[in-house]
Amino acid sequence: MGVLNVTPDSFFDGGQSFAIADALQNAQHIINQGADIIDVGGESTRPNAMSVASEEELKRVIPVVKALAQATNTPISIDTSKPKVMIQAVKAGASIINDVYALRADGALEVVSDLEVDICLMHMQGVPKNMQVNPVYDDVIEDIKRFFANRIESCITQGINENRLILDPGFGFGKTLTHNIEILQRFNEFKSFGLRLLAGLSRKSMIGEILNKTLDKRLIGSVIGAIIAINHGADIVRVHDVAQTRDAITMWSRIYG
Ligand code: PT1
Repeated sequence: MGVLNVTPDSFFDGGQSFAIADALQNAQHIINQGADIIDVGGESTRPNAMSVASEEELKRVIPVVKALAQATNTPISIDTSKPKVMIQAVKAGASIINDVYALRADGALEVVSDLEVDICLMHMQGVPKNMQVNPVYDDVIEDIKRFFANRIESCITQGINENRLILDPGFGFGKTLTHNIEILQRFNEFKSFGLRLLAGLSRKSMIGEILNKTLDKRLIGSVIGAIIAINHGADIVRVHDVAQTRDAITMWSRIYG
């Protein structure tokens, strides 16, 4: 899964049509590098990020999803927690909803039960504004598994077929480095649900902390992290460096796949 950010920095001078052309070009690059899924996001969920209003997020992502759906057959995932954005994005051609709030927003479960798309349920402790302020768990794996069990049950109650669900323990979302490492070490324990697993650790601060390196120097750490996740049962990896990750996966598959 290649990351396509549609945030304001891609909205300079040229205005809307320039921003769409720019996003399409970036998406084409991601596809050419070998991505199987394009993840379109209009709201940052990094630590300390500010939330974005529905109207603004719709303005950012819907034209891009529409244009992308017309230009390519590569499945489009929409990285959003807002029911309004989910509906419009699926109408525009998205086939996966990637929700870092795991459908806990008001109305999200109801909206998704009417849509025939896959859904990624991610675990997060707290909210992006404060999630890195002293995260605490009894047992990080057991706590996340309990969260997954509850969310799966809510989905089933709402009439969502379990096979549509993808689980993601949410690296960096309300977790210390020690928590993130334990999640990666014990990643295959989430296999117990019998659902697909997604791992997103590309360029995150857990890699920065281990290597003591800034964002632009986390490529090798990110690729290694993706491969460890895959080796421990991840079915999908969400990454920025598609070409390099693709090569690593091709190597891994030839040996273990
Ligand atoms: C993720 C993810 C995501 N991550 C899914 N969607 C982000 N399903 C956005 C840091 O510690 O892991 N899974 N959508 C990006 N969020 C972060 C969080 C970025 C933490 C950076 C950090 O540096």
